[in-house]
Amino acid sequence: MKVSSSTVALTAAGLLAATGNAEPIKRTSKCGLPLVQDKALVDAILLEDLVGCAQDLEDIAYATSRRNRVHGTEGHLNSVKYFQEQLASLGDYYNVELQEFTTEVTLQSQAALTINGETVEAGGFSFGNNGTWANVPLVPVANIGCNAEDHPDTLSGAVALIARGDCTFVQKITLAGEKGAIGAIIYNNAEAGLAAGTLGGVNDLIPVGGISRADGLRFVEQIEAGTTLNSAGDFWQYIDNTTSYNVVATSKYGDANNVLFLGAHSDSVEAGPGINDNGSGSCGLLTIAKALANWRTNNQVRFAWWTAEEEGLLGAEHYVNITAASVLDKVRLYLNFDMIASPNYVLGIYDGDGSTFNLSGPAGSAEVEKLFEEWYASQDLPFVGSEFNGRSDYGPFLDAGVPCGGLDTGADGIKTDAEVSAFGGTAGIWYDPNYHSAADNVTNLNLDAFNATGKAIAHAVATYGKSWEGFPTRNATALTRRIAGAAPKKYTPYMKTSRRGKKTY
Ligand SMILES: *[C@@H]1O[C@H](CO)[C@@H](O)[C@H](O)[C@H]1NC(C)=O
Ligand SMILES: *[C@@H]1O[C@H](CO)[C@@H](O)[C@H](O)[C@H]1NC(C)=O
Ligand SMILES: *[C@@H]1O[C@H](CO)[C@@H](O)[C@H](O)[C@H]1NC(C)=O
Ligand SMILES: *[C@@H]1O[C@H](CO)[C@@H](O)[C@H](O)[C@H]1NC(C)=O
Ligand SMILES: *[C@@H]1O[C@H](CO)[C@@H](O)[C@H](O)[C@H]1NC(C)=O
Ligand SMILES: *[C@@H]1O[C@H](CO)[C@@H](O)[C@H](O)[C@H]1NC(C)=O
Ligand SMILES: *[C@@H]1O[C@H](CO)[C@@H](O)[C@H](O)[C@H]1NC(C)=O
Ligand SMILES: *[C@H]1O[C@H](CO)[C@@H](O)[C@H](O)[C@H]1NC(C)=O
Ligand SMILES: [Zn+2]
Repeated sequence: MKVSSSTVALTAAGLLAATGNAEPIKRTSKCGLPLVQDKALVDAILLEDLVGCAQDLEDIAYATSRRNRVHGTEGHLNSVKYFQEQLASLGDYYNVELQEFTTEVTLQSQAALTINGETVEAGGFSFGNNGTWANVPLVPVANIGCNAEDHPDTLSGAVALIARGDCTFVQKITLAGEKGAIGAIIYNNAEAGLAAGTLGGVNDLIPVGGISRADGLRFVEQIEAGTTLNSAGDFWQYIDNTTSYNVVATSKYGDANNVLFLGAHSDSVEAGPGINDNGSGSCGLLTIAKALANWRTNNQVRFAWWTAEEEGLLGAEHYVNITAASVLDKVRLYLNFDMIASPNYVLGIYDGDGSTFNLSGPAGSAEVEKLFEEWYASQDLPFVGSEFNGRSDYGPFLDAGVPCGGLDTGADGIKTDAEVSAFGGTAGIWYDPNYHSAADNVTNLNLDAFNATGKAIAHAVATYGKSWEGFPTRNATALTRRIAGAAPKKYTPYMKTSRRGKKTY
């Protein structure tokens, strides 16, 4: 379904009224539906439906002046409305709830930089502070600026030029600010695109901008050769509180004490429409939610489209915060899908047993990893482990002791030669060269990856919708997180003290 511009004038009241007033389409009771079958559900996931949904989300983004789907903006509210309407069209199969959530968001960003009079392409960071300066020397920071000693005393009154990588943006610019720098310019650690990301929240740091790796290296070389580079900068971000919604759909039938829960985020970053990140995950879930409505499941299935993931997993964290422990305890497994059609993809499976990255999850996390591994193997598809670091909407579920799993196809990691041998593509560049950029749109999705992950999710839904046989039960023992090779220890939430965003360094 295409969303026409008549849906644009949407208010919170309108959204809520739509839920309350939706007239359920009459259909036979779930008891009359056949029990879900693995092959039939997998076969019902068609690439054209996945892409059609992605196209709808792109249209929603491009119908707005911002051309994105940032939490709380028109593009995001219309995305929420889209998921809600699509679910409502399935009649009474799902109970659909909207959960309101308000948070601070960077709504607009402007960046301008000149070096010795030459205009250089530059971008801002979410939650970056405003700053305007002229005729201020650029001073390179040693190494990648993660240690205080990398930052020279000559930064005082200057603008720091820092490489991206290894530690957070916040750490780099805090250290530069402590040496008296009045601003910072970060250059990328990948060949494509400008350094960009989020500082995680409102702060009192020095203003910061991002430039390309090529420009950064060129400036470092010139300065090292003795040339003085004077910069003029004008960086501006508009931050405000905005309200949007999680969409949570729960099947009305099936065992409510043994729930399968699947989530994806429905918002984008400010830079673009967010079609791989994370329109692809959202559309994977919507397509499966629609296909599932033709079947009965033995276990209840819940889907969520989270808001404010890009601001630090806030929508999912809000859900976990406001949901009673007795309800979360009934979730046998949470599955997360974020970026499942990356242009330079790998088929990644969350490393729930810690065999690849040494970070495992509550009992069940290993079993679901194995289920996906066996599925890809049965389809003659290669796969790799994805670090189980909690940096997406499953983080809050891990913190609550819920077993987790999921698939992704790569973000801003660098593809290796070995991965190119297995999956094709290009070594030495990002899995998604358009990550968090304006080019993250339908044109740039990898359709083989989208097709393969969509069908793998359907296989998991059919399997666990039917039975939890062989899957660990939830109990106190299952709440421990293990580091492989070390004594089992209580799971420590990832980066508890700061907001978790996928892109903080
Ligand atoms: C930047 O300045 C604009 C006004 O020009 C203001 O609205 C905005 O809040 C400022 N941003 C920050 C991060 O202080
Ligand atoms: C957002 O709302 C909070 C709580 O009311 C307030 O403290 C904060 O200053 C607001 N932020 C902005 C940018 O207005
Ligand atoms: C969730 O609860 C924690 C602890 O009370 C709080 O620090 C955090 O801000 C809450 N998160 C959201 C998104 O409301
Ligand atoms: C896994 O982490 C533990 C604890 O940090 C460490 O002792 C162990 O050597 C690590 N194992 C591997 C294979 O990296
Ligand atoms: C609790 O979970 C552990 C780990 O999965 C499992 O070995 C054990 O059998 C479970 N206990 C009960 C009572 O279900
Ligand atoms: C998608 O992004 C590419 C690269 O930025 C751009 O050339 C193309 O026009 C975009 N598609 C649409 C429909 O705007
Ligand atoms: C999607 O994958 C299935 C195999 O899992 C294959 O049969 C089908 O042709 C693929 N569809 C497209 C359009 O590539
Ligand atoms: C896309 O959404 C899924 C589900 O919320 C999340 O797990 C994943 O981290 C997101 N991916 C990115 C790169 O934003
Ligand atoms: Zn993202």
